[in-house]
Amino acid sequence: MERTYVMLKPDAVERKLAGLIIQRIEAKGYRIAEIKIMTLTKEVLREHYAHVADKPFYPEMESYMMSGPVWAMIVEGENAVKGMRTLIGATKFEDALSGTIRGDFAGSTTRNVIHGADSPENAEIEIKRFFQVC
Ligand code: DGI
Repeated sequence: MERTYVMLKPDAVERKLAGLIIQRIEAKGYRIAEIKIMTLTKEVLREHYAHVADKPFYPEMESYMMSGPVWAMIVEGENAVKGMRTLIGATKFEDALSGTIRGDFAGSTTRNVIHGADSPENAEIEIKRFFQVC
């Protein structure tokens, strides 16, 4: 059993896709262990997205990520980190395959509805960042 950090981004919440996306996560066999609705600050976003903070798309992404609440989740299951990344789909809008969450719902590379941690180490860091638990 592994746990990962998943976050429904503001467009998913705004477009009322949250229930549908959670249903897909549960249908795959994962368990939502924790869930919390929150609005992100510039500070936490800069920490969470430090690896892309110097990219030209960052300012647009920052304002999008602060445009409304997100649903932060701890998702548990077999190989949950890799499995959730597969279910989420590719980062680039044009690469996200149909059948994946991004492939079916993302409006663009920026507005891509969902985040999932990319490694077990980052999952634990992100869980701590957003849930303040160890
Ligand atoms: O882990 P991911 O979210 O799939 O991807 P990432 O950690 O490389 O990038 C974080 C977010 O930054 C991603 O969800 C959307 C945005 N992003 C990444 N690359 C691009 C991008 N946004 C735009 N507009 N263009 C990009 O090339």
